[in-house]
Amino acid sequence: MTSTSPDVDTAMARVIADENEHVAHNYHPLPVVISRGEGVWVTDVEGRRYLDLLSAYSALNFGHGHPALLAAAQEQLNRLTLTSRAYHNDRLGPFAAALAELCGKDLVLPMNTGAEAVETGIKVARAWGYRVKGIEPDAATVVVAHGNFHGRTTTIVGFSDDPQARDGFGPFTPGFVGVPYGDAAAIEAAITPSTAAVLIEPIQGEAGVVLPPEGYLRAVRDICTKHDVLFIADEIQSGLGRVGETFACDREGVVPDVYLLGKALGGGILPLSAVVADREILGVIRPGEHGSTFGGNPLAAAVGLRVVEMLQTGEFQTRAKALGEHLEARLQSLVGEGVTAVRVAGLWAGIDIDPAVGTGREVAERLIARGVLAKDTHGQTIRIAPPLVVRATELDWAVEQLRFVLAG
Ligand code: IF1
Repeated sequence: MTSTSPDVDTAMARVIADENEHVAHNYHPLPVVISRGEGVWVTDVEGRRYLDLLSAYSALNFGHGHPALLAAAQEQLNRLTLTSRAYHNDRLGPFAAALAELCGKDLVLPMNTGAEAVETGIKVARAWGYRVKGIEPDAATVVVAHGNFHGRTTTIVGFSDDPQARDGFGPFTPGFVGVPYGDAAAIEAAITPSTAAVLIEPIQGEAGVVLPPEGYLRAVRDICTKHDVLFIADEIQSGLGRVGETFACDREGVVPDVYLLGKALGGGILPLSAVVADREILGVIRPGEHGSTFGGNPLAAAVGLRVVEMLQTGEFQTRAKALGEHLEARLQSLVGEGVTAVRVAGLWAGIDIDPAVGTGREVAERLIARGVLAKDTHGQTIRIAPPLVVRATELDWAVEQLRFVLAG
């Protein structure tokens, strides 16, 4: 392994130096420069290969360059890419119909990024609160969970409790109430006649793949129904096959009122997000009240339709479930060997590193030298979310690299 120091004159160091010269420092990337990707493997500018255990935070559920997704994109690229919603296009309807069916809902509101889907969900909840539930004007509240991550707009970071995400970016949008994650009674206690919605991640990603206690999602569902409050599930990271089901809510047989989707919906090719709900809820939005230049564009819709078709077979969900059990068994064998705890849901895992071994960042850097890409979060946790096309033998190999690094 050559040095990863930017002052060494390698192709990689030059690319990093150039990037640092002109890209705002809103990230501190791990020192690897990727130039190609195929399936679960990526190649850097110097020809080294890495197993991609992060898959762009679950945006690459089908791996890099899945042939069916590339074909859908290429076919559409040659036909039509963008119309704006000033006109109809012939791809949006089929995509929306397929996605609505996958979700068991009536309507889809297409956007681009996850944060936009969250913002849209909040607007829809407020509009529903005023127009359907009868909440007093400008009084609507949304209950959120401590430790949440829903994106980085000013409204969203305003209800984050991560100082890095929020401090220095106020003033913030009012109308949000935070309660501990995993505590359904706290949600019920926070609900008032002005509450329009409860917005939660069914599994908290950024927090370190935090699984709520068994029964939490069912309890949230019951509480929302009882108090006429919308249950909005942010499935942007947890959804679309990642956890061994189509949605993380399926793990408890729960159907939220509103699904927020993103990341993998764009097939790892382009940004595509959506809010999906029944007509009584999403139907409250009227022409001119919400939208986006790129939302629902035919290129994204063509890719999104193919993504939904791939999920309709259930094949990826089944893979994620079986391989997730395999992965969990392997990761559990590291507990006490440099790992203090693991949390696994399908092919998604948070691995807490023993501080005696190093920080999460240090472990991620050492993994790069062993040909494995993973990402730290909150100091001591390594987060992995491999493409769902990964093979069991590849997972085994990756876990052995982690074992080696931990033994360091
Ligand atoms: C970054 C985290 C992952 C999300 C959920 C909405 C969004 C996200 C549950 C917003 C985005 C991303 C954003 C990315 C890092 C990443 C992340 F660590 F920050 F939390 F995946 F674990 N809801 N999560 O996880 O979606 O607007 O980005 O499309 O660097 O900010 P977006």
